[in-house]
Amino acid sequence: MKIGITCYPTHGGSGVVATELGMELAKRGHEVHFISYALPFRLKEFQENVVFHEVQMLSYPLFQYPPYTLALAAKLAEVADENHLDVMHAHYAIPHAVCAYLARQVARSSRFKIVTTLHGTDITLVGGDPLFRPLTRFGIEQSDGVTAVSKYLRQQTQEVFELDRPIEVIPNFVDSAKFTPLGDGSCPKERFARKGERVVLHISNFRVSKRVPDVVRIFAAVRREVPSRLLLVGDGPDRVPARELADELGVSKWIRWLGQLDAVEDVFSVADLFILPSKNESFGLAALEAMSAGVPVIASSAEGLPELIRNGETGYLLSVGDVEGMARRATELLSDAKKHAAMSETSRRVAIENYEVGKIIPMYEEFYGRVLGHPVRVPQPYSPPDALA
Ligand code: GMT
Repeated sequence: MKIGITCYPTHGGSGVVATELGMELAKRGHEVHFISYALPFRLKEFQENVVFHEVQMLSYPLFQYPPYTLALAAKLAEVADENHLDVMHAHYAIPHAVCAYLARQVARSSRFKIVTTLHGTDITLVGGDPLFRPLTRFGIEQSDGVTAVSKYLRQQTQEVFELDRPIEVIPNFVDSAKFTPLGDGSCPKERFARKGERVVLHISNFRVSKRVPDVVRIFAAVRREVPSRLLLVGDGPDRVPARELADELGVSKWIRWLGQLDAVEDVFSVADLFILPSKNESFGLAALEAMSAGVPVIASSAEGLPELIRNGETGYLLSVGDVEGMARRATELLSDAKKHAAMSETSRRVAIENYEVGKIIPMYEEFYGRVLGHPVRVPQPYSPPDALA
């Protein structure tokens, strides 16, 4: 099959999922064309069957707001025509679904099908805003197939846009060979913590809805009971307030601010606990990557998180803002080696059994086949890895 993928190329869940999906499809022999304004950050090395097409912008004095979406639509049409794409897969409804629709109207020869994957904020925060609501709805309606990363997101989409069209739930996925408890050994735990100290981790884009100050408060409470360190990966609007709070609470010397990182699998492999207290989280990809690395998760019970995290088995779910409860659970878990080991093992098993990349990619292929009206021929079918290797 020939598949076009358009996504946001920056650090962030939707771009990661789109890029990993494209790379996996290419490994299976499909021809994949990424189209965006920059190289997606996980698409660093040359890979057979993958081509990146950069959307070029024209600067002109009249363009106070250069029309990226039009440039993208034109590029999508050009790539579809040149490569005879079967499917254009838009990740994140706004603006990608609408650009794909426009591209199909413009394309000379190509009659590709449009598949849109909804990731979360494209519905819950941006797409549902009155400013974008009609366009988002239009993009979803005009897509030949729509997927959502969780049941929660499907239901939200149907409610917010009063839609009764089918939306397929295809959850996010993880490569358990990459996100392992041991990592590749290049990032030893001693780099971050002294012997006997536990490592608490949070990774996000530090937007307000991630509630990074809660992470700092939780850690401050844990640190009073358990010798530990906090690793914070990412950057964004709440970094400065969180830093100030850490100073105020007197815990700065035990916190490492690691900034943006590409190889997050390294830090997961040294962590004992992952904290995700978000207000909004349609799926929680970082929590899944933690689970795959055998790291239990303490999270809020917001949105799609209860579909991923099994309360009491792979971590704990508490109400948004319940810092005290999260700190109590974190302290309890980090002080009980037996319970921690059991949760760690269950986390990895649940990740592999339900979200392993080799299980989810065929769901996309099957879905493409349904949209196209004929089964997709898979050039190199998947052979599963040893479950808990
Ligand atoms: O979490 C973010 O703010 C980034 C956002 C994105 O679009 O990159 O992530 C969304 O998509 C991810 C991949 O499907 C999901 O794992 C995240 O839960 C989702 N974020 C929200 O719903 C807030």
